[in-house]
Amino acid sequence: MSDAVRCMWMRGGTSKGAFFVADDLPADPAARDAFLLRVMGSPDPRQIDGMGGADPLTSKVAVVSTSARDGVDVDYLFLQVFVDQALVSDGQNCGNMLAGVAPFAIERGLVAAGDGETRVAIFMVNTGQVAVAAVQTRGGVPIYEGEARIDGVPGTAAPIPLAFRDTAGSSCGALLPSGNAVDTIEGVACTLIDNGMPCVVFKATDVGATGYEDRDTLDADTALKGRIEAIRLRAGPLMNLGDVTAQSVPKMMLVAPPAHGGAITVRSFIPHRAHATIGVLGAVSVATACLVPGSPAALVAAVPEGTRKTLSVEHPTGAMACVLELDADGRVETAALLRTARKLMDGNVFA
Ligand code: NQM
Repeated sequence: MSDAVRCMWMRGGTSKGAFFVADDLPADPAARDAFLLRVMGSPDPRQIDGMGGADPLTSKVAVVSTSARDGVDVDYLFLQVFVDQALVSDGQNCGNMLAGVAPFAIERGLVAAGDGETRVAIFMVNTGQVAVAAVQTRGGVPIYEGEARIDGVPGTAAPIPLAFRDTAGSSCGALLPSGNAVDTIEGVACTLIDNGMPCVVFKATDVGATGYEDRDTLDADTALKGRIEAIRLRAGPLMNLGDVTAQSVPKMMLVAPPAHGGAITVRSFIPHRAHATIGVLGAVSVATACLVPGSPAALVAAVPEGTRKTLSVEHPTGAMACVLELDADGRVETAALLRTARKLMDGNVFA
C-alpha cells in the first residue's frame, strides 16, 4: 500500500465519512485501524491533523467489497473512529452511513446499474444481516439530486429507501437480551433492547432531563452524562456486550411523550455525546421498544394501530419515520426508513 489510498467522502443520512473498497485498505486490522486514525486525525478533540469533523457523526468509515453470499451484492463493514481516543470500533453498525454504500458500490463498479432504480442487497458485516437499498440511477451512475427531505440535512436529495429484516438481537443475541421488558439500573427503569442497535431506553425524567433539550444543552450537562454513563456500564454485561467502557454501544435513549404529533420523543447519547438527530437502527430499536408492553417507551409513546405501523421518532432537529411490519405474533418483521446520501469528494487520502 502506498501512502495515497483511494477514497470517497460521502454524506450518508445525517452522518459523513470515508468510503473505501476493502482491497484498497491494509488487510491486517491493526494496520488498517492505525491508518484510519491517521486519516481522521484521531485522537484529538479537533481532529485538526486529519479529515474527521471533530464529531462522532463525521468520524465514520465504510469498507465495501463484492459479496460472495447468495443473493447479496456487497458486504459493508462499518468502523467508528473515536474522536479523542485512539480507538477504532467494529462493535456497532451504522444505518446512516449505510445510505451511502449502494451509490458508492455503483460508483466503484462493484454493482451494475441501469436506468431507473437499482436495488442493492448489502450484507452488514458488523451484525450479520442484509439490508436492501434502492438507488435512483441514470446511465449506470447514481443520481444524487432529488426531492427527498430528511430532518437534520438541509435541502433535498434523491431518496434512498432502506429496508431491514431480522435485525432483532443483531449484536446482543436477542431482542431483549436480559430476558426482561424492564430492568432497574441505578434506580432507573430501563428497557435493554437490540433491534439492529443495542440501546438502553428510559424516561428522560427519570434521569433529571425533560427529553426536549437541544444537543448543546445535553452535551454541556456533565452531571447528566455521568449518570447516564453509570447506567451504560452496568447495562453492557446485561446485554451480552461485556465491559463496554471502550465501546460505542449501547446507545443511551432518553424518551418522552411526542411533542409534534409523532410516536415518541428521543434524545440519544452515542454514547458520550448527544446525537444531533438519531441513528437509523437506533430509531428502529426505540420504535420497537414502544411496542414492548409496560416498557418506559410504551408508557410515553403514542403507537398507531395495525400490523403496518409508521412510528415517527422525534429527535432534536425533526423526526425519523420508521415503517414497521409486524408478524402474526406482533414481532417486528421488517423495518423501512428513508435516507439520502451525497458524494462529496473522490480521490486519494493520505496517512
Ligand atoms: O443507529 C450514530 C448515526 C449513528 C448510527 C450512532 C446509526 C444507526 O446516526 O443506525 O446510523 O448511534 O453512533 O450515524
